[in-house]
Amino acid sequence: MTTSTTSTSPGAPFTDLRRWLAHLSNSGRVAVMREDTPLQHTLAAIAKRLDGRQAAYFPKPGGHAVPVVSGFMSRRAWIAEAMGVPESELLQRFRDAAERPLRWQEVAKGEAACQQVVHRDRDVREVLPVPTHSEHDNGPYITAGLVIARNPATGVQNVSINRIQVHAPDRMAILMLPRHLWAFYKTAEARNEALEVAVVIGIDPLTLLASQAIAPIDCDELEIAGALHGAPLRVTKCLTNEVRMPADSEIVIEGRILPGVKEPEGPFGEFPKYYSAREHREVIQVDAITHRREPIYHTIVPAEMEHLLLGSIPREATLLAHLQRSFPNVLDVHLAIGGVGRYHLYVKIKKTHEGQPKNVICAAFGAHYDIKQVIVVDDDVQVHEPQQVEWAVATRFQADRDLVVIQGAQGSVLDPSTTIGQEFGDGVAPPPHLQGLSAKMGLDATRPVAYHEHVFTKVRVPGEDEIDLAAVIDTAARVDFAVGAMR
Ligand SMILES: Cc1cc2nc3c(=O)[nH]c(=O)nc-3n(C[C@H](O)[C@H](O)[C@H](O)COP(=O)(O)O)c2cc1C
Ligand SMILES: [Mn+2]
Repeated sequence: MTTSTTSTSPGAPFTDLRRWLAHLSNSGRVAVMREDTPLQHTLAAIAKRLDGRQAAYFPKPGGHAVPVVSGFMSRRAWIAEAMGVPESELLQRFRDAAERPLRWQEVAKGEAACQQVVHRDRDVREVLPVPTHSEHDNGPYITAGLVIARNPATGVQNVSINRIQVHAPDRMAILMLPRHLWAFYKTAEARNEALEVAVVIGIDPLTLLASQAIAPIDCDELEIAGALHGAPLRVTKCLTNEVRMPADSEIVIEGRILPGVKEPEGPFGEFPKYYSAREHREVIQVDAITHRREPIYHTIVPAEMEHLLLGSIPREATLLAHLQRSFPNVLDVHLAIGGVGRYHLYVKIKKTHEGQPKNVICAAFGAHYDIKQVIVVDDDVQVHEPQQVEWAVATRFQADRDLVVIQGAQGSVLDPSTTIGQEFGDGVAPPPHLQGLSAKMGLDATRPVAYHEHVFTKVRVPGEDEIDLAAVIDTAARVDFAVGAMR
C-alpha cells in the first residue's frame, strides 16, 4: 500500500462499497490488520486508534471467516470525495438530493448479490463477526445496520441506523428513538402485528449517509441515496418479507419487530461518550440471513468520527435549509465535533440588523431538539474552526447583553446532564416523558453592524492568503548563522 496525499478533486460519486474501499486503499487510507484480532474490545480499540486517519480492515477477526471494516467515512473531506464534490459544496449537494429524491428500481432476484448465500435457523453470531465495542457494553452490538421497514399504513419505506444488541441466536434488541421506525412499529403493534424489517450491513458510503437524512415520514431514504448516486438504487425484495433493500448490500438480516415484546438491552456506550442504561426494549425476531459470497461486515465504533459525521452532515444540511428559509443572510452552519456533532451549532451570518442573531438562535433551537448551544458569528469567522469561533466569543460577546438562556426545554435523552435532579430510585429510569429535559444557551458573538474605524476589523496582513511559499522560499540557500553570512 502506498502513502499518498488525499485526493479531494471532484469526480463521479462512489456508488459501490468495494470500489470506495479500493479507492481509499489505493491512496493509503486503509490499514489491513493481521488475522485473528479479537472481536471483543481489541477490534474496536484498533479502529479507534486509526479514527479519522485510516479505515481499519480486519481479516478473519476472532478466527471468523467474514472480515470486518470500520472507519471508511471518518473525515469530512472523504465524505465530500465519495459524493464527488468539493468540501464547500457538501451540504448543498446533500440538500439537493434530499429535495429531489430518485425512485429506486427493483431488480430480479437472481441479480441481487446480497442473496447469493442464504442462512436459515442459524445463530447470528456464528454467521456474522459481531464485535463488542466499549468497556461496559452488554455484549456484541450491530452498529452499522441500516434498518429498513415499510409504513404499515402506506407501504412507503423508511431507513435509519439503530443500535442492535445480539443477545440470543435469533433475537436482537433494538433502540428506536421516537422517530419514523418507531412510528411504523407503533402502528403495527396497535394491530397486534409484527413490523417486518431488513437490517443491511455493508453498504456504499452514500446510502449510509442518506439513511441519516432528516426527511418527512413519507420519504424513503433509499430514494435520497439514489439522488446522491445520480442513478436509481437497485433494490430487491427480502426472501421472508416484503421489504425492499439494496441489491448490492453485503449482508442482510431479515426479521420482524415483535408486538408487545421487550427484553433487557444495554448498557451501551453511545455517541456522547457515555453509556445508555439497561432498559427493556423491543425485539427483532430473525427469520433469515443472506449475504454475498465472501461478504464484508461493517462496524461503526460508537462516538468516533464515522458515527459523529454520519449524523452531523445530513443535520447540518437540514439546519442550513431551515435557517435560510427565514434568514437568507445565514451563510453556513457547523455542528461542532466537541459538541458530539449534535449539541453545539455554530452559525455564520452576514448580519444586517442588531438583534438578528438572537432570532437566528431561537430558530435553531426550534429546528432540532438535540441542539443545546448555538453560537452566531460574522462572515469573517470560519465556522469549521473551533478556535476561530472561540476567538469570536472572546472578543465580540458579552454575557449580560448577548446571552440567551431557555429553561426546561426538550433536549437529548442521551445527554447525561439532562437527568440530574430526577431520582426515581436505584436503577430506575425516569419515565420517557421526563427524559432529556434540557436548558438551551445561545451566544451572539457577532460584532455591531456599525462601529468606529477599525474597532472590530480583524487584523490581516495584505497578501497573507495569496503568497506562494514555493515561489518565495529558496530551498538551496544555506545561512551560516554563527557568522551571520550566506554561504
Ligand atoms: C451509527 C449510528 C447509530 C445510531 N443509533 C441509533 C439508535 O440506536 N436508535 C435511534 O433511534 N437512532 C439511532 N441513530 C440515529 C438515526 O439513525 C437517525 O436519526 C435517522 O435519521 C432516523 O431516521 P428517521 O428520521 O427516518 O426515523 C443512529 C445513527 C448513527 C449514525
Ligand atoms: Mn425517515
